[in-house]
Amino acid sequence: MARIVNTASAQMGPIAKAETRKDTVRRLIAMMREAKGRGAELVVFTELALTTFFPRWLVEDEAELDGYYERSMPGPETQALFDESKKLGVGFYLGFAELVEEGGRKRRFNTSILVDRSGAIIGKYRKVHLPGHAEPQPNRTHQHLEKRYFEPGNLGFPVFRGFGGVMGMCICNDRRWPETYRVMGLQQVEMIMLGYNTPFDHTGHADIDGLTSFHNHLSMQAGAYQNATWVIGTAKCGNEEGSRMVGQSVIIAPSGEIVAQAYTLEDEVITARCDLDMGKRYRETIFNFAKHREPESYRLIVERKGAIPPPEV
Ligand code: CDT
Repeated sequence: MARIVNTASAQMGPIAKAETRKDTVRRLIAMMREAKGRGAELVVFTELALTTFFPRWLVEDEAELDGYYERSMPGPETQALFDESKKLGVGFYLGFAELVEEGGRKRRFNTSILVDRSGAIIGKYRKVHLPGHAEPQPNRTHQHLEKRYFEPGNLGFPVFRGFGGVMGMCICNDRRWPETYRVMGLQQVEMIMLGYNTPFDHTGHADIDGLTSFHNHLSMQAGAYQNATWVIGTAKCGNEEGSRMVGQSVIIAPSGEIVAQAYTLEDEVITARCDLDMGKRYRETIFNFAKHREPESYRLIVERKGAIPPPEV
């Protein structure tokens, strides 16, 4: 019997700096209800879904900075989302800024969680690939201070049993790195969920930035195909406080094909009927790791130093 997960990607338009958590959670709940109405049992929200993308500013006041983070999940302002999840029987992926106190110091992570259909957290991931810089760059119109505001994730790329399959998570910049998908692919992942905030000017090089939309899909489609997994990518998009961000949220099949795509730069729900068994056909044929993948050969290539000449710099 096919293992179908009716899945929604809940793209989010801009969140203004002044918007309250309560207002934002209300938007998330409205999209969860719409997803339910369209038959979804799982909704993928975006990265840092509860606030504006605050790493674009230098925030020097610690209390102000702390205000962007969650100290508990669910917390007073997010409890309503968990209650709605339980009521509707709809699970969700949610990205948020996490603040924990350990050994007498504050630790900050760019985090996502996976919540099952009863409103219980069944998985947690902390972003490994933190882009941007730690110090403000004077020539930039918008900063990207993720390296200042977060530590690299310390949980690896775990997978979780849920929704009748093997589920994985990553966050935004992680999607550009083949290792992200591969580490989960080697654990037989069947669906990878991710949220992203991607400004159109993120490298500062016109030739690369002109390909922002292409690279957005290229990385996720390649990751899906090469690891025989569904990939659900959900954007925060539109013009957020003067920063233009790419949309194009997608649901991608293990074939690498896009089966649903957002067409606005606003709050928009897209859905697809995801058959988790679809990946099996790829794992049993072209990507049969046990049959065709030769880790021993990779080891030999790495060990035969000199076989590949070192780069000239
Ligand atoms: N949020 C995030 O990771 N965004 C990056 C672009 C910023 S790089 C300065 C991304 O890879 O989409």
